[in-house]
Amino acid sequence: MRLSRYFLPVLKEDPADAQIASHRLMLRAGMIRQQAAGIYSWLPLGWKVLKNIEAIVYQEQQRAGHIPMLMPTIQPAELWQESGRYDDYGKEMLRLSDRHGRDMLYGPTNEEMITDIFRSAVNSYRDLPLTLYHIQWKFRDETRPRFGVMRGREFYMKDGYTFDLTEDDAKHAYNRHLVTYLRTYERMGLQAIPMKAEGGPIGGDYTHEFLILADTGESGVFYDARIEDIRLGDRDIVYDDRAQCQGVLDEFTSLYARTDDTHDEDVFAGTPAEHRREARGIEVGQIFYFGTKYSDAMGATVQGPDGKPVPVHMGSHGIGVSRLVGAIIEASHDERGIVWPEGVTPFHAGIVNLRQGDAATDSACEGIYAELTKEGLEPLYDDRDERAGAKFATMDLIGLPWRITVGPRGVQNGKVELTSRRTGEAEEMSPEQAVARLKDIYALIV
Ligand code: 5CA
Repeated sequence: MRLSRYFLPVLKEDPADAQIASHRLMLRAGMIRQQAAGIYSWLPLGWKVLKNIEAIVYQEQQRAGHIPMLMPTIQPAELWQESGRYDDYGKEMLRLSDRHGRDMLYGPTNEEMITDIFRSAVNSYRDLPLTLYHIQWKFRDETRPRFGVMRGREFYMKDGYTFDLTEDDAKHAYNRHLVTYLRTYERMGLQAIPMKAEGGPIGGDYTHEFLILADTGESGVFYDARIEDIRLGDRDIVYDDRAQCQGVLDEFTSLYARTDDTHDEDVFAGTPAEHRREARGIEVGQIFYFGTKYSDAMGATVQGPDGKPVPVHMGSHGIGVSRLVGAIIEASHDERGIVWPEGVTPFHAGIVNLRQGDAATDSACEGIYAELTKEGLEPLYDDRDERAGAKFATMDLIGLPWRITVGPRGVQNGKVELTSRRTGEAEEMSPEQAVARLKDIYALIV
């Protein structure tokens, strides 16, 4: 993409109403525009990051064999009356009526709808286990929408639903989701710690939230610092291997880690004092096992091995896809702007032309642009007739992890500069070497 033809409405000044770094930087970098409280347009740069995060979520669900689909945003009230949540959900639910006066709602989550789909089509235990998920917009009329996309009213969520014959099977589905989520967050450059949490309006008392430690987080957390040393990494996971998935859950949940909803001072006292931490965190996902809560209420049964109908054991598993855009920025920025991890960056590298209009410099930039594109990488070429300082400031603000700087003097000597946004380190090399280096860097990003 050439910057002269792109739509990147960056702001020079800090917006007055943004209290935290990610909100401020998303507005300044032209990623989002607020349309109403907690409701945003995703401008081109923001949309690209959102889609990159969605792609990682999708790939990790594929790896585990979970099945993607798409349910609508608007739902009929009847399903929620069946489960009893139509009244329970209260003012957080956006209620609508259509031209025939039928009660509808903008879905805050999809347990009822997926249970309805399940009961209409699945009759036998032989069709289990089943994991269906979608990535769709949700609406919750939050009392205090704030911090930009972190606590929106409209937000983008991955929500997956598991159907199993027994509690044991459902617990395996739960463990499997925990593993997929750990991988998903690590690929985004994040460390998300699973913490014992509360079921809230979704239900059940067997649930973990995934939290990223950040001073600006909305949740209070208590944990054993040794958990910060554990990584899933690139170990081979066989998602059908129950013992292996259980082992990962045990490894990640045996040290104390709880949100303030479930925190217990007496239990915490069992952690050596030097490892005890109290901090704040951003909740980027939650997994739930709630047994037969919805299948009982909505009559979702299958014929068991003995021919008798049994209610299915269910769980639901969510990732805050749009919230993650903000959470990644909270975890990765500096005073000049965003620093994207390679796994989610909107463009792989920026090309900065220091003397636009100089034939040799222009042609070197065009050459690098063509070569990167040929390698399957997507560069953002700043081809505007601007001062070098302004071009650098824009690149720093939007946070592309790598910048190739091309100037007339370097070009004469066959050299360009490759700069890391994270460390600021710059290295002179030939254009071919710069392209090869970027190719190698991105080849390592699974
Ligand atoms: N049905 C279950 C699991 S799919 C569910 O809705 N879980 S949830 O309520 O915990 O939401 C899943 C994730 O969505 C949360 O962990 C959080 O990361 C994200 N989320 C929830 N509310 C908001 C919001 N108002 N703005 C942005 N993201 C949100």
